[in-house]
Amino acid sequence: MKSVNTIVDRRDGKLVMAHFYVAFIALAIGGLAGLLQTLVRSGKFELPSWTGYYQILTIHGVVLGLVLTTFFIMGFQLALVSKTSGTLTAKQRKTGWIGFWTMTVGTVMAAVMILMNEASVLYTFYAPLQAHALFYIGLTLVVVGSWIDGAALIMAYASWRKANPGKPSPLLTFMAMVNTLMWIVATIGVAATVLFQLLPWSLGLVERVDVLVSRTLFWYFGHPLVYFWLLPAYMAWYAIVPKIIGGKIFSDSLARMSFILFLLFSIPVGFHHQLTEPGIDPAWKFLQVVLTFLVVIPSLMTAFSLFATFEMYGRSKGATGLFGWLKKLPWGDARFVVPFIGMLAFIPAGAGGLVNASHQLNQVVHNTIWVTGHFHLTLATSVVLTFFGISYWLVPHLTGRVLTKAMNKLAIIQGVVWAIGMTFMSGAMHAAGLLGAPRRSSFSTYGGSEQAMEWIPYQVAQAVGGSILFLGIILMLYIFINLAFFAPKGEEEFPVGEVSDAAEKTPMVFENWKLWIGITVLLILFAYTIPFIDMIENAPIGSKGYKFF
Ligand code: HAS
Ligand code: CU
Repeated sequence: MKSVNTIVDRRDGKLVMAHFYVAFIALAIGGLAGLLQTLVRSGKFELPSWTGYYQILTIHGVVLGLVLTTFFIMGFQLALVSKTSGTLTAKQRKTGWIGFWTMTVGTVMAAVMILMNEASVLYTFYAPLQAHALFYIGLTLVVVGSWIDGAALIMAYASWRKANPGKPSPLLTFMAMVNTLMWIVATIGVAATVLFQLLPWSLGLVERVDVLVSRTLFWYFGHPLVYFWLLPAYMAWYAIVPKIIGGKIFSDSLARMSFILFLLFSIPVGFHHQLTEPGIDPAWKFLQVVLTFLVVIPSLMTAFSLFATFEMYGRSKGATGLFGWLKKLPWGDARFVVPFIGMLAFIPAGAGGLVNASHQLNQVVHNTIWVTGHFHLTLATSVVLTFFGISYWLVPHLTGRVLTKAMNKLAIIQGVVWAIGMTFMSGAMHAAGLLGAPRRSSFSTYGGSEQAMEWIPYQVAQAVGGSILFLGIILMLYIFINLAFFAPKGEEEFPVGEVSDAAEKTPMVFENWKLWIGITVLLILFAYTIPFIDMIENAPIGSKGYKFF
């Protein structure tokens, strides 16, 4: 790590913090919406007449799943590149600001439409549910803005490469590049369905929409979307947590290899969200399920590498026995403990993913609240707790403040509160899902049916968990505001891991983008061309739009 700056330049810091402000405002709004939903679904609470369950659910999903994530990730990646590849140039920083404002304007447009109850179509905005055109335009601007932010990152990477010919780029910059490239390739799918299908249809230029094509384009994007969320957490797990605990990165090459595997295999797998969808030949579903199991491999590599880092560190401190190293980890440091809870959660979360991806088991869980349980462990625990863990040092680093002992303690409490709340909520969701409770639906006794009665105790447990989680959100917001505005002035470390001396030298082949993007495109063509032609050739007349709100 030759060109590591000691602190991120103030001007870059402002750009990053702008992204974080939007992300944490989103956390406040989306968290409140989530609390209300769990209360409604317990059957013990009714919303006021001027709003409804699906409007609140749309706010929750869009604001947390799309807005918080995209803003936090783009801000974090800009910080990583500025730290490890050098301060952004004026042009790069300006590009970042243009990206930020484009995303912000888009967010406000989409949010206004949801608040006006013109777009209660949930975060997946499935056709034939039809939203106001401004909702689609707003989301398009969020995506376009993220591309502009991505351009700033790519420019910064390119100038580093130019200044350092023949050298592998700094690990965290490399990782941010992979995620950005994956994001650009993936968002082409959602851009296509919005621009060519949903927008003309909601403007009334065409009457009908091909639902299968639009869902297929959505999931071409929707699955890599979840890895776009996950990879920044992996960046912290691979390359930042080792430094925090005082250890070393197990292997630079292994980390790069796993990121490249994500680039290759994240995209040609969208059909695992469409396993019950008629109109796709089972042979193609099978192929994409096989590819889904391939994309599990880099996560298993990550688990291996993390265990290796922890164990190597523990043994260097004299730990013995199979799990003795666990005792040597810094259990008093929120920067470690909070992401670690995220890692732990990812073990059952990933196992649930394997269940979902198995065609036969998917028939049991699809469209049940099990799936909601799955993504509250993956996204809303593993990823989000890691983002919180990052904020605990990155926010004070950027604002020239420090994480005090008191705040560190509160941050650990925050992580524990989250773990407890999520155990109740996600656990109950998984269980109720196996009993057939549907997702994306408000409270109903379904005419007093016996089966629906079985779900109610679990729905009450979800509300208990949801309330505890809301407390966790309040704690997080309190800590964020403290770190951004009130904590004592000082210098908080930006931890960047160093590679273990025993690791092999990193080969240059990882920087061969033509090769990796070439293979990515080939795999996408392989997995999608024929089924897509089938869909177009055998297209039904399409559906008119529905507005149930
Ligand atoms: Fe998923 C649905 C399959 C991962 C998010 N997923 C969703 C949806 C979301 C989502 C949001 O195949 C719902 C979309 C909607 O609205 O309809 N998912 C998978 C698979 C994985 C997976 C195979 N999902 C994620 C991640 C997400 C996410 C990550 C967000 C961040 N998912 C599915 C499928 C569906 C689905 C189907 C569709 C279901 C349906 O029918 O609708 C895999 O990537 C998971 C691999 C992970 C592992 C775990 C590795 C463990 C690690 C931790 C190590 C721990 C340590 C600490 C070191 C194999 C790295 C240890 C310390 C000790 C002391 C023990
Ligand atoms: Cu998926």
